[in-house]
Amino acid sequence: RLVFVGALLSLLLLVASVAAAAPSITVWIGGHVVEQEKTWAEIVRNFEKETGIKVNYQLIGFDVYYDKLVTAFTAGEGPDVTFADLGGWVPTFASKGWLEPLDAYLAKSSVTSQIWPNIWGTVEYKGVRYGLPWYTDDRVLLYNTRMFKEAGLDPSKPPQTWNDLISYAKKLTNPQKRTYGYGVSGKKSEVTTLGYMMFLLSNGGQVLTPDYARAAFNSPAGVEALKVYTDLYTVHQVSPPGTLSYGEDDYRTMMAQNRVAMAIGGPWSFPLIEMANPAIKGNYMAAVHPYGKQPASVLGGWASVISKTSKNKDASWKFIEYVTSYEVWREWLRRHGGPMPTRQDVAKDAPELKDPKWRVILDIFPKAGFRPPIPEWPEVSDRIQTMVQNVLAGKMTPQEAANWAEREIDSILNR
Ligand code: T6T
Repeated sequence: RLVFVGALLSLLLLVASVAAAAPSITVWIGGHVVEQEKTWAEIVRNFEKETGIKVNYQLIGFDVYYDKLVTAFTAGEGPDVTFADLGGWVPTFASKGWLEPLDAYLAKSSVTSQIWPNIWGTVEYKGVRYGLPWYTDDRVLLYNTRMFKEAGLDPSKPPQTWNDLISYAKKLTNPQKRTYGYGVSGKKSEVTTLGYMMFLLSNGGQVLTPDYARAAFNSPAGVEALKVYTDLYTVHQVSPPGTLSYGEDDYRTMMAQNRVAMAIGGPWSFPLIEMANPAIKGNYMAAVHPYGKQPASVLGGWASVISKTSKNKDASWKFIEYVTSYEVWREWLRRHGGPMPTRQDVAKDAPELKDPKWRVILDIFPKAGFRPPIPEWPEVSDRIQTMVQNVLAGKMTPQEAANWAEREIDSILNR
């Protein structure tokens, strides 16, 4: 019997040591890259083979991702590794104590010095870094060159100012044929905030004061930007019926089908528009978004973060470092041609980024403004979306809506 117990004990020890040597981690991936399912499966498989670490991963669409994460973290059941939007999620989560500080890992890693320096601010909270940026982007005008030609417009001369935008969009709109000149993002989503911000920043306005203590958009520049943005739908009618429930992603698909000629997009759009309709390849272009006073853009992207309660932080870091490695990014671009890597070495080397569309993205990148990296950003953004919707729905004038949103946002910031 003793021999049997001994054998059983050593078997148990063996199982335990194998389990200890092979930790497993849960990973939630969000953002537009979740569409590239096959590539994720391969990345995970290769990582598991190289490290022996088991990865249980889920790909989650943008529209439901934030709420799902908040619910999981609130219940203390967040995944080990999460992708977090560079639009304010990292400081929001860090302020609640949900994230592991990454400074110690970053100090030892060769990836750190490769990240574009202007992105770090989006993953910091109170001077501590909680995220490793994975992809980044800025927003530009995407346009369908075939629709331009059919409307008698020269595709090599995209609209530059708001006046150009309105006159081009009118020429490109034909309600009988259900084709529209410009897609205004109006759904209750971050992309509506981003759409408004593109107009606001290009008119010399700001969302908040520089110390993030008060709203700053209720200025002549901000109200004019709101009016021009919403007039495209309410007055000029160059954005399709249903604008209140559409966002950039819907317009990208409509552009692929030659139904919407212009909309906001960015480097993540290139693989996706071509997936929606391969025939669009060569029939769309990117340009600096038409502006009020000056060319402008808004920075975006995603970082990977580690949950404070993770039991496998080192394995989680290994995964994050792996997906942000030169080789994984190089391969990603070879296959998909976008989005924009946060690594400067890959961006410099990748032939895919020499394309003229990419020149537009890279040229405007240093000028792209942040969304304020503050814990209150998701709530602030929520009120901006309601402000835009109230004007689009004809419930308020731009000035009334800006007054309302200013009051709401000031009280959020001064709670
Ligand atoms: O730019 C990112 C993100 O920062 C934004 O909030 C929504 O759009 C993107 O996901 C585009 O990839």
